[in-house]
Amino acid sequence: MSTPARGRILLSVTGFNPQRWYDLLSKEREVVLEPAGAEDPSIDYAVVWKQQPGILARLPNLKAIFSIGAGVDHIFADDRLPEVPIVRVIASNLTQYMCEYVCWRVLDHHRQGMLYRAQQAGKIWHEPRQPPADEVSVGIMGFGQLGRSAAAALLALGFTVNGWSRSRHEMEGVCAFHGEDGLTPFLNATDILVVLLPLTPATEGIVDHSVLTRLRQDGPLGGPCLVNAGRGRLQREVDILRALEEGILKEASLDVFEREPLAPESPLWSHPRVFVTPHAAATSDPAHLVTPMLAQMDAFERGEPLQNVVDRKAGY
Ligand code: NDP
Ligand code: OXD
Repeated sequence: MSTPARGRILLSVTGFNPQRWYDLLSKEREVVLEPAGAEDPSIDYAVVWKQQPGILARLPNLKAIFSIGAGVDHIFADDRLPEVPIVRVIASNLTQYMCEYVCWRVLDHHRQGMLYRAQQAGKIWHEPRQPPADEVSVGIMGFGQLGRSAAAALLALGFTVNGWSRSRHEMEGVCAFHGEDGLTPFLNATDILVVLLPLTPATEGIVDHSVLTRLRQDGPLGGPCLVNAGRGRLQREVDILRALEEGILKEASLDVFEREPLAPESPLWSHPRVFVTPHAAATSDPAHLVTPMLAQMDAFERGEPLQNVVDRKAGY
């Protein structure tokens, strides 16, 4: 009896060179690199990052879409998506990168890195009061795979940790809030706001002046700080700049921006209390992500259900 042919993959990527993904996926399956593959009936799977709008709807036998990232807003930006499952990345390697980024930025705000870098530039020998970590409350907005892992790492460092999500979650040692009603008490109890939300119609622009105003203003750091590693369009950059000028916000670490790459003329680049990274908090590394992706395709072809499937209605 002959073995059934293994489904072919369309690889559609915008914004970076997909060669490493192509090489690793091709070790086990036939891969077609977009723009080739349009309307190809032999393609079963699409592996995508910001695919060309409409391209997936034209594949007549597409069975599933695999996101190259944990976030899937880049897929939903296409308003002609076919009704097939969308699988997102949940991987220990990516989670580890995000935990490192969150701990790095939280510790830098907590240990007054921006002040010390300014003092070093001015050759100033001055030791300000350093509050202990347990006096500082880190609020994680988006208490999912990445948010909960970051919470565990921050608890291990001794911080007080709060979480905010859409539905109710319990986690030992964390004060958990959820929904609209939980937002103000969550913000009021937060000194360092870490944003790890997905971008959906419900979350777009959520980090605005009103949210920043509700952060704890009399905390031990002398003002609240913001860390956004979720998505740029969660934040209103004019509101962040205004809050910094008004003293409502002390400092910000931003990995993501309303428009990427961040425009050279953006005042965020040179603001003395803003730390910019180029959407680099947790890069999707094909060396770690291709093997589980291919394993999912194999399992699917054996009749097993796909894992980490996105809830299309919720948008994440
Ligand atoms: P998850 O889906 O596991 O978690 C998302 C969390 O956000 C959940 O707790 C969810 O609530 C909550 N949430 C969603 N919508 C709302 C809402 N309207 N109100 C309140 N809470 C809400 O995602 P991950 O943790 O895996 O990833 C989070 C995001 O991080 C990704 O979507 C992506 O945008 C970003 N990311 C950024 C990277 C970078 O390099 N900068 C790298 C990887 C990811 P509930 O638990 O109730 O569902
Ligand atoms: C992701 C990202 O969503 O890298 O994984 O932004």
